[in-house]
Amino acid sequence: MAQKETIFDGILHGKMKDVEEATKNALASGIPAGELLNEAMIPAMAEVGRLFEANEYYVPEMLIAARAMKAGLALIRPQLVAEKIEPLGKVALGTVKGDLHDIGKNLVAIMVEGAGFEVIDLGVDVSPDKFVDAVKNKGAQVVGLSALLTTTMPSMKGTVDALKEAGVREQVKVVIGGAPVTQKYADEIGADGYSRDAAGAATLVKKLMGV
Ligand code: B1M
Repeated sequence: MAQKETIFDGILHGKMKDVEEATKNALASGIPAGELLNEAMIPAMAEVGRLFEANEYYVPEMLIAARAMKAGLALIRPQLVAEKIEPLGKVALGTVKGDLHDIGKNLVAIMVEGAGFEVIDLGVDVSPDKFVDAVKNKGAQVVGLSALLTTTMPSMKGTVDALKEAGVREQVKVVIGGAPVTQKYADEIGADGYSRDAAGAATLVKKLMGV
């Protein structure tokens, strides 16, 4: 399908306008948003990662690819989010301290929102204290932590520990994810759950909330 190829190539080469145009055309021709995400956008970012690892791409190429990906995501977002009137609960999401990667976290936000929850998006580089604040003062019943760097994973444990120290660990569920994260790591740090992808994160949140 030509549009999916254009989206894939557009993200790979950071051509934001091409991605926007092809995404609009694809949606208009009836291609489901999920198909564009799973068959063009996510594979393109995986290829960007491969090229970075092979020293063929550097940070500037990753940045423009991410910008193009975000432009495409913004267009498919309305279709990915189903309309829900009463939120099923409150979920605070953030990329942990020291980590600036937000594409995966944003996808998790879309899917969790789509599953009917209110999402408090704390952004990137989120300190353990901010997650604690979301539980204590904003009523978050679930906190979702994303990490893309092996060097920032310890901040997930730091967040679980901070929730314990603040005396709120028992009133909140902790869900973690991100490319280097595993179920084993989730068990080690005492998180309530791990998901390898955004759709799985939404299912997990529903399960933990008893929905
Ligand atoms: Co960075 N980067 N990056 N980067 N980057 C990676 C992560 C890397 C694997 C590339 C590589 O070497 N192959 C590598 C990490 C190596 C490691 O630690 N193991 C890396 C590096 C080294 C770095 C820098 C250190 C580079 C440098 O400066 N020398 C630097 C760090 C900056 C920082 O954070 N402090 C850096 C910077 C950047 C950019 C800013 C340029 C840009 C990010 C832009 C942005 O996000 N706004 C960037 C990008 C784009 C990437 C890659 C290419 C793509 C990440 C991405 O968006 N993937 C990435 C390579 C790769 O992942 N293959 C790479 C698409 C996204 C949909 O997938 O985020 O995995 P992902 O999310 C998935 C799942 O993981 C899961 O669901 C999502 C989809 O279903 N998931 C969750 C994510 N969070 C979840 C939470 C959950 C549940 C599931 O529950 C709460």
